Amino acid sequence: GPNWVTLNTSISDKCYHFSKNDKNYAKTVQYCDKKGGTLVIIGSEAENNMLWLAMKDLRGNTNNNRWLGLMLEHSGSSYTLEWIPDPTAPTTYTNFFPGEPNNNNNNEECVQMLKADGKWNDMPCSKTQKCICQR
Ligand code: GN1
Ligand code: CA
Repeated sequence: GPNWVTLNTSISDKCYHFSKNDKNYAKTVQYCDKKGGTLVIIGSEAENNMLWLAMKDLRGNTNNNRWLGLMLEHSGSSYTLEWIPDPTAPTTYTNFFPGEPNNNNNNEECVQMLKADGKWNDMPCSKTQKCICQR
């Protein structure tokens, strides 16, 4: 549909959708599913940069922090990562902001991309914000 875009196909052939409404993480998962996709999986710095530049350039939209398809399981000071649309997807590439993920208030298991610089931050899954879907 018209809401899905390909970006630089030399980086990825996937189509992406940048949502317009703020939703918590569970509702966001349902939203991407209903659109025929999933939350986005980011596999490389090139893909991350492409998405960050795209979300800054959206016409008629202010720039926003956006949910990614990445969740954390914290265990003390360590954590494991999972791309929830595909738990077999590699989690070798990450782009967390320095000091993140910090599991603030012991309650941050969902990951957002920051509008300011494309870096990632763990956030409470109950927070509402926009997202990036893929298909
Ligand atoms: C935010 O606003 P503060 O400091 O409580 C953010 C955290 C970040 C932190 C970085 C709910 O927490 O995920 O790690 O900024 N949490 C929320 O300074 O916004
Ligand atoms: Ca955090």
